[in-house]
Amino acid sequence: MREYRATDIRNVAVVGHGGCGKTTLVDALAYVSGSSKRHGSVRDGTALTDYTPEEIDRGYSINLGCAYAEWMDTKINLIDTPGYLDFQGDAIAGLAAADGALVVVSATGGVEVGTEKMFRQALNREDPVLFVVSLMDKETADFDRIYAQIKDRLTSKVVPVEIPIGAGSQFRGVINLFTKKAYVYKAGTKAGEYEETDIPPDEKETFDRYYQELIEAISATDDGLLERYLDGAEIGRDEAIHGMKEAMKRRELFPLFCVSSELTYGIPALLTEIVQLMPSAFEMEELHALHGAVGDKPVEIHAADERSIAALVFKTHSEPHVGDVSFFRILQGAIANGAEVFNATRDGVEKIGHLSVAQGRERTEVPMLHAGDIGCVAKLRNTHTNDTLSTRDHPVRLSQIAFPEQLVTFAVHAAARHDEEKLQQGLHRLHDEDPTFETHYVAETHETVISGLGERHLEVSMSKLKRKYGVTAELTRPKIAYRETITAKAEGQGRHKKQTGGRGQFGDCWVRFKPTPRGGGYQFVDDIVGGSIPSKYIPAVDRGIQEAAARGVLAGFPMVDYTAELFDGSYHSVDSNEMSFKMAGIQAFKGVATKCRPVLLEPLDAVEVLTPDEYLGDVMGDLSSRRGHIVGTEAVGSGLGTMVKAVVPQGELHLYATDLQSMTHGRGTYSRRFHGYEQMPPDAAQRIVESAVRQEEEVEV
Ligand SMILES: Nc1nc2c(ncn2[C@@H]2O[C@H](COP(=O)(O)OP(=O)(O)OP(=O)(O)O)[C@@H](O)[C@H]2O)c(=O)[nH]1
Ligand SMILES: [Mg+2]
Repeated sequence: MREYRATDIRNVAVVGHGGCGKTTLVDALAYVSGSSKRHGSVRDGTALTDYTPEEIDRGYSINLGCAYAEWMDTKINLIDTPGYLDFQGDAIAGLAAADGALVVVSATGGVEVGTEKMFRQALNREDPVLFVVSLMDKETADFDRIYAQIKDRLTSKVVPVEIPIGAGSQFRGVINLFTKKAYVYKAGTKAGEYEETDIPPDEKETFDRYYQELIEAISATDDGLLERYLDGAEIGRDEAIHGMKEAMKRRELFPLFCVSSELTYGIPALLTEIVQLMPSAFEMEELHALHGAVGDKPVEIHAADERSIAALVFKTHSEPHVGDVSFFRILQGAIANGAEVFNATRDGVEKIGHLSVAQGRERTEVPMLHAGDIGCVAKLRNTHTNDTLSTRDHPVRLSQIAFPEQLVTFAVHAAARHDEEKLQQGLHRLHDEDPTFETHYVAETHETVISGLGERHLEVSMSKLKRKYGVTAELTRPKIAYRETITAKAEGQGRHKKQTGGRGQFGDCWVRFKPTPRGGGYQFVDDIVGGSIPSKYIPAVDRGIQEAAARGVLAGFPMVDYTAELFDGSYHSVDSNEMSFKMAGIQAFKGVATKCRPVLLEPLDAVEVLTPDEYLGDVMGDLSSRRGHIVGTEAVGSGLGTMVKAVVPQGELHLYATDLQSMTHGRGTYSRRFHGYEQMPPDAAQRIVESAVRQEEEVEV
């Protein structure tokens, strides 16, 4: 492969709703350009960027995939991203690595939740966006309807640059409004062969209408053009393309194209338009003035070869026998094969052995990659997603990709007991590869939990765990860390006496328990006067109380927020020892705590739900049925809906993400933070106590 410099590189993330045809499109673009030798298909499991066993089995993308198409002396780096929101971490990473987005909209499905989310992500990044209507050969394909939907639901600034000739089984090609030519594709050929013709007479009227619209839209974004347009001057092709490109950079226009990736109709035209309209890696640098940081000092980053290296690792893919492959975007400087780089994020040196570019699964070694390009390298020692590679002389840290927060949590156990250690290792490896997958041990419930963006995300993660690390895991509903506390004062005795053969055991204490405010924890007060218990045994009483308190008195949960005052007792000069007083403390706890009207405390989360207004009633009703307490609602504006703030018991929130999705047709989002503990209502508490008792009985049986 020849070497490409920033001005000859386009970095494009292909995003959109699940199943809209992104992977098929990327495959077609790489194939038609000649850069990929085979026309793959998602259905056969041969698509260029869906190559992991998990993706092939399921027929959808899970990981972002890198490919490229060399076209018109330009290298188009294509990042195929997953459409399902469970895997949106990789879509966000893909956008971060690119300079522009190609938002794919299915000609049958139209604008869906994923389309909207990804379009907004791209806008937030200030990326230029090019829309592509895909699946034009499908029976119910309707270009005009999709165009109207985009205009209505996403942006009024969308304008077609290409219009289809026919649709469904009659889809034959496209008319390009810039060139004013028709491109009629040859049926049965698979590499985008076409015939360039004049506009067919039947299409003339449609062409005129769309052409008028395009030229008006472009002129409206530029005063000079507008003046000439209003004077009746002809706006030339190059002028129109230039005007469109500049307007795209300012996000004042979004061009619309149409293709059938499966038939490769419209693919060559799209390649050309990506080269012509998408800003080069060099141009984008002016827009995305990315700042790195040496310590706290901001530095400017430019896509120039002669400057020192700054590259962001946006994806780590790990496979058994291959190790970790790190994908990076070079934002500044050039990287030579074999170079030594510095990971400022982790303060370590790495050697770039086998510098490569990826075409799907295949990696080709290259001698050098220039500023603005995307590459990959295997087997770095300690480099992870979101790290910056630079040099020791000019260490920089680029701003990191903001991955979405976890929404769904399960407890995880190894199916085979002896796999427990392997499970832990595997889970941590999964996290290294996927920042949206988290795992940690919860001491209070004695469980390892995993969290991710949805049930599908965790299910796929467990398949990876099995395939890559050989561990079968079982997921269960995570235990809730209930606690117990007391609501009344009481006092009583704890007495331990045993006479066995020789020396006996004797400890005797009197304690008083009092509730303290929420969050007060546990306090021990020594009120012994006159040496009724020798001071050396007093800590043993405290330990005994704490040991017993860890298992509570109602349902086995730790007792918190109370004071224990030790105010009297007695001892025996021969038989007393620390163990006896600890036992006395345990007895005292059990006797007294039960008299203090113990109750269950439950953990609550502060939840913020953002929902379109049409589902607001359902969302609020549902939160109430989860015993949630609505704190307030707030209109978010710009048509994004309403933010509902509520405090909801954790025990009622399991799989809330899934329920919210179905309630709002995927459009609602939420976040949660631990809020605190509160006393549980008696009927709910009763159910927890009963199930704890049942479990206890099962264990005994
Ligand atoms: N008829 C027809 N089918 C297509 C076309 N493009 C894609 N498909 C089919 O549509 C389905 C989804 O295509 P994908 O390319 O996997 O869609 P995707 O957007 O990558 O899906 P996710 O990765 O799940 O987001 C597959 O069965 C494809 O074979 C097309 O141009 N014509
Ligand atoms: Mg895909």
